[in-house]
Amino acid sequence: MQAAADRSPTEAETRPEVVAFVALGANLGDATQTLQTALAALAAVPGVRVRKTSSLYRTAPIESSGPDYLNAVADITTTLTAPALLDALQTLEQAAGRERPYRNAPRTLDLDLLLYGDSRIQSLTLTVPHPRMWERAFVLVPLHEIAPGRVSREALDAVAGQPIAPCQPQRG
Ligand code: PH2
Ligand code: MG
Ligand code: MG
Repeated sequence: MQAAADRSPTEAETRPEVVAFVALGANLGDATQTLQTALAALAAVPGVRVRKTSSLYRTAPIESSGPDYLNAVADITTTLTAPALLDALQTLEQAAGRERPYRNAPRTLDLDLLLYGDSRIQSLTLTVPHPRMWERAFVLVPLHEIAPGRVSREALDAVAGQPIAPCQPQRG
């Protein structure tokens, strides 16, 4: 692309920035590597800025199967519309080799749009806020870590029975 000074701004560049939260999950392959690669790829999407990422958490599968998941949440700002952001997330899932043999199948990478500003969206392809986020410790615990004002103590208490543990950083 031409340098920004030499061309008209693209639509993504002229829209206002919106704060959004994205949940990351993986339980197939090298999940740590996949999540780290996905966070770097998300930060490289034009119109997306990653402001903060939670720790990685090891979580037992909920209504799913296979090995434990690794989960995290990212706080981003974006000038993309919600459907364009969803598109970008699905492109990153594809790049990680995501297959969808059945609902909630184990997966190499899942990227879910949790919140997009204060928007409430209900379309055939996208529901925001994410309809099941308040039922899931693997979303609420990392979200609370990076945005404590967004998750009440009552909401955390409601999912307290679900196994979740922060991952120790790898040494040396
Ligand atoms: N994602 C699901 C279903 N179940 N369980 C855990 N622990 N982590 C997930 O990311 C997850 C899940 C559907 O997206
Ligand atoms: Mg999901
Ligand atoms: Mg998903």
